[in-house]
Amino acid sequence: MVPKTHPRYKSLLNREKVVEAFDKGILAKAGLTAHGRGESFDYLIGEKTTTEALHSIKVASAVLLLAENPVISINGNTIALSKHDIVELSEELNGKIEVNLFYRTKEREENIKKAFEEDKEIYNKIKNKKIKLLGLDPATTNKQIKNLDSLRGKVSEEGIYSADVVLVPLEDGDRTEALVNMGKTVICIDLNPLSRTARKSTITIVDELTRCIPLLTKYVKEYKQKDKKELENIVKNYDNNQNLKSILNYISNRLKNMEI
Ligand code: PTJ
Repeated sequence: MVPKTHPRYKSLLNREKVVEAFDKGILAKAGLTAHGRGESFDYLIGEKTTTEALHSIKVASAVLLLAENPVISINGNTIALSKHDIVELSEELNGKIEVNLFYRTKEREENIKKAFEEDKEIYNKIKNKKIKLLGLDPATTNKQIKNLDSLRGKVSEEGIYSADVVLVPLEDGDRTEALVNMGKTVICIDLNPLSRTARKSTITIVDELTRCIPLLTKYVKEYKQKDKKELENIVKNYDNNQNLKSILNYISNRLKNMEI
């Protein structure tokens, strides 16, 4: 148990959540190393949401509201860290969440299903059709993303396959590229601005997942007051490459000017 007074409380709490999800068979072994990589990039950006990330979050919120069929894709790490926040965000959209795993096994699928259904609040939302948890039923997870050989290619017709916008927290570059090639808008959340995912996505949010999802929900709620034209104006001049370059500049200046 991490004491709340610990100066690195939030970071250690996230680490505990990740380890706990691994013990429960929800998180892949490689999810532990992915988390560590994320932690080191978070150090580089100063463990806070940068101006650049906030800009991407605002654009992503507008894009999600403009979408006809947005889907939030989740994997082991996302479930470990942000299950409730993801549910809250999806409720502000069309409620569609799809489990999409790189290391897909029957056992993990069952453990993930259990994690959602054992949570009374979430279970009621699934029962009352406020949210839809896709990607776990083999009968409906029967579509294949073109040119993607990994198990991430298995998707549902109602979800990722027919989505126009897919939010993909902690992703691998192959699928991002395949989804973009299918004509979809891909929003990724990735602390590593150099990753293939970050460079291939339509909108990259270089921020930590547990900081980012509540901000996305906040702006989605706020932007619901805006009309279509206003939302399109927010999206209009966004340049993902430029945003990534600014983040790299930010990191490099931050390190150059850092007092030790
Ligand atoms: O659950 P599965 O089977 O789908 O597997 C998931 C993992 C994460 C193992 C798989 O997608 C994978 O191997 O991903 P990568 O290629 O390691 O990429 C993960 C990226 O997420 C890295 O660039 C990390 O920097 C970043 N990352 C890690 N933790 C966080 C993060 N980004 C935002 N917030 C985090 N908390």
